[in-house]
Amino acid sequence: MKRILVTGATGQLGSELVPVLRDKYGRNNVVAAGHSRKPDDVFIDSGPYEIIETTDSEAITALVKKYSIDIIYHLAALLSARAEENPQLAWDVNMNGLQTVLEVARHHHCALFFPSSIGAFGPSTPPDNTPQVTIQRPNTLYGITKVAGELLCEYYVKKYDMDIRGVRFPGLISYKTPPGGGTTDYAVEIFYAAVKNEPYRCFLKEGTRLDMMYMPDAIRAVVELMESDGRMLTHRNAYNITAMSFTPEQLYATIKKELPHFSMTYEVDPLRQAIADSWPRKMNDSAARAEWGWQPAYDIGSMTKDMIEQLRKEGS
Ligand code: AKB
Repeated sequence: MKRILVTGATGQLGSELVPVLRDKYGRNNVVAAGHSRKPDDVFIDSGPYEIIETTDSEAITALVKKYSIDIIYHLAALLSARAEENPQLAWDVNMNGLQTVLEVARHHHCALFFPSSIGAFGPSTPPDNTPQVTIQRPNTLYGITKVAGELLCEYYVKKYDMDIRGVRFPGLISYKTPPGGGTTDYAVEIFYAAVKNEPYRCFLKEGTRLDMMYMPDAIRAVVELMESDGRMLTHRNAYNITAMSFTPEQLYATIKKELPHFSMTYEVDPLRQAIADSWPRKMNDSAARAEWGWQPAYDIGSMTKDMIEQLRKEGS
């Protein structure tokens, strides 16, 4: 059985990926590693948890040796809005962290998963039906680290014959761990307000269309890509994937069908609006569909119903 290390394990994606990987590959074969957010009991109870800085090469090397790691899911990163507030820290975590992990993976013959993002595109990218291979000149620090990360991963694949795979995630919507510091976070916050019967002030303006995905689809995408036959993968570490594309008012209208008393107004945050305006409205994910069978299961309607049901169950 392969042994796995997940960095950024307590983040929005990691906290849902780790339990799925543990169910699939055995709880002691999946090491969760994080640093800033306190792990909830699920990590402590269900398998190994380690505290690390992803820029600390010695610590990561020690972990990889201690657990005989074969695959690293490198999720630790600052999201877009937080990265704009602290570009130096974002460069260190997103870029130096990735380079450190790549070097450890190279020396210890590990495969790697690296999540890129719609943030890897910029204002000169075609915003509709955004091709798999296109102009990538992002104007955010987050986006710069994502493009550089994609290219660095590709370099390691070619130069060192490593197995590195990844996707460009759209905004991720989930009910277990809230995201922190992202531009697409409104699409999560809105549900918490709606279920609590509180009005919501949206920080992106009407008409801001962005790609989105429900977390169960995102987790399945990661697992399916990592399990797919490597010989079928041409684009390898940066597949466009999407499930739905909507504006704040479309999400609001969909939630209102379930919760007619819910109300939303707008209070635009110029920083996050500028970031959103530089991102694509809808990516073309045909390469992922053709090369490893990517297929989303949730659309805006089914995601909305499930989010509300799950948050109600959790009593949020
Ligand atoms: C963010 O908003 O920063 C992230 C992303 C789209 O990469 N959710």
